Amino acid sequence: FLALLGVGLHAGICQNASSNPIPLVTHIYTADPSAHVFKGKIYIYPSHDIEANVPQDDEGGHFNMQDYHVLSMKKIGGKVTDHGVALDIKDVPWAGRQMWAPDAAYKNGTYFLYFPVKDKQDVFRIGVATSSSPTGPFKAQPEPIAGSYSIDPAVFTDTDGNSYMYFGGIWGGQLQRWHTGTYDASLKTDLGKDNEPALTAKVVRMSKDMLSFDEPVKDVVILDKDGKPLLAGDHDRRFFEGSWMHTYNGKYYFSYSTGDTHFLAYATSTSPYGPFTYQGTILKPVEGWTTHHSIVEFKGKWYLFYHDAQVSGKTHLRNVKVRELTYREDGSIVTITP
Ligand code: FUB
Repeated sequence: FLALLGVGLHAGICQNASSNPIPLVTHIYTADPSAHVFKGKIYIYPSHDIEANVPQDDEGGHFNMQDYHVLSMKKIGGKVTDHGVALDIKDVPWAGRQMWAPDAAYKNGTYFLYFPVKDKQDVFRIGVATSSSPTGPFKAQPEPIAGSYSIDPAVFTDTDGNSYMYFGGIWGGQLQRWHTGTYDASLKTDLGKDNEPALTAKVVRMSKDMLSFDEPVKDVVILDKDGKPLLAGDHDRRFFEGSWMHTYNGKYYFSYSTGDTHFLAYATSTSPYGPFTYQGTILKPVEGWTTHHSIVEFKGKWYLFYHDAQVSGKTHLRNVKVRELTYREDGSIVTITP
């Protein structure tokens, strides 16, 4: 009864992270998994997909999500617990529609949930909500983060204690509409300039209290092996959406979705700000249009959390999965074929 109300606990079993994973949970649809290890346990902050009967379009109108749930597991392959509704759109005073891919962070006893949602003018902004528990419930700040726009926040905390937000997504994520610094609603897809540098994800250091941006937003530039920025027409390699940052052997790994070519790709740097050099593909296209992931180390192994639409066959009704990620000795990531 509590699970039907969406307020209680629901457990599933996650099997086999190595070859042919099954969904972590199937009682709800989940996507865009941001995984973190807090106090020795894995917490996953996904989108909560629903059938809202909104027709599919290039702006992602069919992704009309209303709330977030948090999943947790003590070990890979173990029981997965759904902790119920962690934040509902009705409790975000400035929100209009579409709760898209969230992320979370922890600092000084507080857990932070970062989430993109369209405001009442239908412009994506990024909000932040806080809780004393990793599973919520989270209380939203009364306004979106000042200076935020577009989608897919990913918050990374470096070894020196500084935290950075990576964000942005083109087309439905509206990043192209901000390319001059002010919002231009007429830009529906990309800028149509294939031989110019691609639109970039954004990065910004967070304030000490994790509630605001601490500096002007910067570009996440991705270069090819010759040191030239990837071009807008290079759809197999250029950034589209779904930023993630992790470090491995002292290097910064920026990973992302290439959107309309459906790859998860990565690029590396010696600085969290980049510039990053394109390295290759992490995951080949999954079933469904979108692909979105996170990468986390747990008990000495590395894992890729991702989603696909294999169960429903519908691109907006997705399921979160996990599988092991491996590196070669030179630090390159072995490409996974789903
Ligand atoms: O879940 C809605 C959107 O789909 C996300 O924000 C994108 O990254 C894509 O996965």
